[in-house]
Amino acid sequence: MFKIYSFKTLSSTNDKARVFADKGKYNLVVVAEKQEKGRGRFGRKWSSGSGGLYMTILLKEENLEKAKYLTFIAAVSVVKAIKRISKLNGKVKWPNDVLVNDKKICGVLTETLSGKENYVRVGIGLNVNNMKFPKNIMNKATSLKIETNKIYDIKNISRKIITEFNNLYLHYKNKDYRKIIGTWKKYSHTLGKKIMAKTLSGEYVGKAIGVDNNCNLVLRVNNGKLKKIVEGDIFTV
Ligand code: BT5
Repeated sequence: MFKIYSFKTLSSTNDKARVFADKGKYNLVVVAEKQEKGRGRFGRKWSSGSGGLYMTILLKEENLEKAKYLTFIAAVSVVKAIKRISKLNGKVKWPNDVLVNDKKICGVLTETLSGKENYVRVGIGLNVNNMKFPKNIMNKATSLKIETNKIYDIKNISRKIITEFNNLYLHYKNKDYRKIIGTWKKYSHTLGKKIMAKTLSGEYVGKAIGVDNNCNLVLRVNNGKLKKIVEGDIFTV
């Protein structure tokens, strides 16, 4: 199991995890009650007021090629933990979100550190008892409290997420990637939907028909051809 290090305030749990990695420490979890500079992908902000769960799982990996699977594992672990705690049915949205009732309740930020040793930081932000969000995300974010009108023990949730993560991580270690994709598909909000993908190379509209063995999203675009989406954001259309 992972050792948990808890802090009141951090700039970002992913930053703190880097400090541990620099000391050669891993298989641990950094948790903070709030973050001053919580971040998302592409340098975006992650709203990190108190009431939320902010945690980073720090792992050592020989091979970073499959690190995207750790994002899937984290998102599925959150869905499973939420279900056990609140009965809510979360869904995973490609590539790194968990939605409840079509609103974002959790985001995952996986960052790698490569050098003599390679590390992966799997950052998880989950809105738990949060009631307020910045204006720009007010209509698209939700929390466990907003959905159920109950207050949750954040520590208990982090432990449940870690347990679920650990179970799936065993499959990762055994290179049983199919199992991970299979579980992710079971909770997918994305597959089967007509979506628009915004990527650095352009925008693509098509039906999300699957994910390949590198966690890329596969779209069937209008001319019937398949388009692989490696990174970006997707929107249902
Ligand atoms: C993510 O990025 O969703 C990854 C978020 C990861 C946060 C965790 S917290 C622990 C660890 N430490 C960190 O510093 N980060 C990780 P992305 O897919 O780029 O989505 C970012 C977008 O989500 C923002 O641009 C907003 O639109 C929206 N957003 C920001 N804060 C949110 C919140 N608390 N709840 C829901 N949506 C939010």
